[in-house]
Amino acid sequence: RKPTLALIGATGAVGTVMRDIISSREDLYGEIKLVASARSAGKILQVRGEDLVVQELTPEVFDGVDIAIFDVPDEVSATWVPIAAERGAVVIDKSGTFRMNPEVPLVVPEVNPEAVRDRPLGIVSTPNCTTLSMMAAMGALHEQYGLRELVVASYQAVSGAGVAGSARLYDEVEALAGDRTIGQTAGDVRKALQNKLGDEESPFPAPVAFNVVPWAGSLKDGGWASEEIKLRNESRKILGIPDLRVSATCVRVPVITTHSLAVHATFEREITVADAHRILEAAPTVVVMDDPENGVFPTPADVVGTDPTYVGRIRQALDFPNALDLFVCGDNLRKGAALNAAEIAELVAAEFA
Ligand code: 2RA
Repeated sequence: RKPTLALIGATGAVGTVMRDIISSREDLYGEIKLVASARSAGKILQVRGEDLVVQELTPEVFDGVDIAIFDVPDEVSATWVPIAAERGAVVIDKSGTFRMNPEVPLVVPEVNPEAVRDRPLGIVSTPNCTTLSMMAAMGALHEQYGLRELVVASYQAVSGAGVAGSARLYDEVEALAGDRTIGQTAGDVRKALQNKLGDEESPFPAPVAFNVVPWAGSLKDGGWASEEIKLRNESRKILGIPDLRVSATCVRVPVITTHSLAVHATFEREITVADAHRILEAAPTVVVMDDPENGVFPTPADVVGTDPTYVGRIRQALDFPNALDLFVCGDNLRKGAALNAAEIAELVAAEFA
């Protein structure tokens, strides 16, 4: 039979992409329920070309639901994921709440699809978008050359902070546009934004237009940002390398959607650029764009709205043995969020066939 699917958080930035992805991939589901907070309940949204009324998040909404995909804040998942699982749904959770729980698999279908079946709590987690942006590529390289270390700098899009993140960048750009003196004096961007936008709240701790902000997430021990810690812990769990050495600096940049990562990766064995090309070109969901002589490399503006992981600028590290440097781009709302969850749901749906 075809399983019943519920999308929780159907009205958010990821929820919107999720409806689009579910509508465009093979139709594996019977009924689909759209679920959101009381504030959004009653709205009419489309999925698979049908108008559906958004239902309020209540325990009863999970009755008869086989698969529930949650894209809601951590604290909402903490409360509601166990309720959905208790009522019999297999939950695919996008929040950070359960990712590091040893009884919850953390799945990237290209890397560890078998882990989806080992879910004693009925919960499967999907990784943070920053981790996901590189996982298909790093998983493929790891499989053949054995990954030992990752040193990563991220260039994260504002939609990682949800609809409010994108709205803020659009507002800031509009507020600053046309002033050709801006960005030349310390603090002038901040001042201009204060004048034009007043106390409008920003999800970012500094102006993001005409700027880069070396901060993403919340403060963790030792001055690390939560995004940096997630990248380390999640990479270890997905790749199954508990002692993988990882160090990351996460940076927000004035891009609406698509995260980019500069990755310095060290392997157990010598690996050449040609080896990396061969492996990545064979990986079904990876696209290699690597011809710098002709200006070919991935940029967020060129790949946004598409599904693959794009890799370019592949270089042999000059001073580090067995190491490559490369640049990766991935749409943080698609593979980074909705698509990975949809792919996990497809693995679970196959169990109903
Ligand atoms: C961000 N990775 O980009 C986060 C979203 N989960 O802010």
